[in-house]
Amino acid sequence: MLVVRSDDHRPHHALELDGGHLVPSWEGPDRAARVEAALTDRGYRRSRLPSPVSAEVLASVHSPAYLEFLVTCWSRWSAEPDRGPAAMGFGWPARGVSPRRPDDLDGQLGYHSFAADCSITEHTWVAARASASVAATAARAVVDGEPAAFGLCRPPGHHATADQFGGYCFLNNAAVAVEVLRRGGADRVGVLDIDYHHGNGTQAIFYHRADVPVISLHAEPRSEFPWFSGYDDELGAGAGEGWNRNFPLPRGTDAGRWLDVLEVALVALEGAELDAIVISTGVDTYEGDPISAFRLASDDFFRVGSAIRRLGLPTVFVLEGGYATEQLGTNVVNILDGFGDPLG
Ligand code: Q9C
Ligand code: ZN
Repeated sequence: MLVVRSDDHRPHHALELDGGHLVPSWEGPDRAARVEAALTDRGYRRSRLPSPVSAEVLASVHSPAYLEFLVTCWSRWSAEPDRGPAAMGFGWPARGVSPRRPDDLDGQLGYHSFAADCSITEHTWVAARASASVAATAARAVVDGEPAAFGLCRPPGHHATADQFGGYCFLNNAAVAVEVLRRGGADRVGVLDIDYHHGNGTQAIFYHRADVPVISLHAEPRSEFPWFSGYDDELGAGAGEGWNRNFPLPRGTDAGRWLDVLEVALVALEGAELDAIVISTGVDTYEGDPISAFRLASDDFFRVGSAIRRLGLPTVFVLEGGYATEQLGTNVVNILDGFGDPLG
């Protein structure tokens, strides 16, 4: 399988507010290094660097104001005296208001984020843009005839909405891949999100659209991040009504149950007459994940890949979460190996 990767993520290691401590994020550069090492070990020899994602594709996923904010945030932040090591919000729009975008940087940090587990530092924009470029290039390769491609995206993307960062995500890489596939001629592109956390950003971006069915398996939001999105009665709206499906599962869910629910999700996708699919490939469902509570073992990820393969669709995998760093590469590559690839 073709792999798309970049080194431009490396200097990006944001700080996160975790249990009242401002600490280096669980989402660090070592994650991508582990996946690269596992890909090399396991014989994945075809890899390429990304071409820059086009402004048109980025603008089809994110608002102009948000993109401008991401590009300029760090220089604005660091130009002010007494600023700390990470730009992050501390005030968010309250219930019952219709939020306006303030002019003030702290206000904009609140407006353009939904969680303080995530911050912007000097290298965030370059890394986020490279990650979106990786997704776009993987999708482009599939448009050009690769049966499948893996975008080794870092930072991840599925929590990022059209105009908010959070959950370690800044640009929605899965949505970028969808848009590249659609521009390349795939009329109906599905998203299957198997990360432990609900992909609130991807859901929100496609919530009103019938041409991009989104299905997600994740920890039930009543007990897990992102808490306010991912319930099973969120079914899409307007033209998109019926094209969003959530499968929330309790903490402690084991592989048997999780794989049964994956089958239900795959049946729904089979009925959606898709031309291509994007897999939001989080492996924080792993039993050893330090911030998650599902119980898939490393070997179970082979079955995840082979189940997805049965859809028989052109497939773009984009990396999302997974924080058991030592096993991260094994778990991701087990999915890719389970999927297999006729072109090697
Ligand atoms: N105390 C992804 O997997 N923050 N994002 C957890 C831990 C939320 C995860 C804080 C986790 C976001 C892409
Ligand atoms: Zn996750």
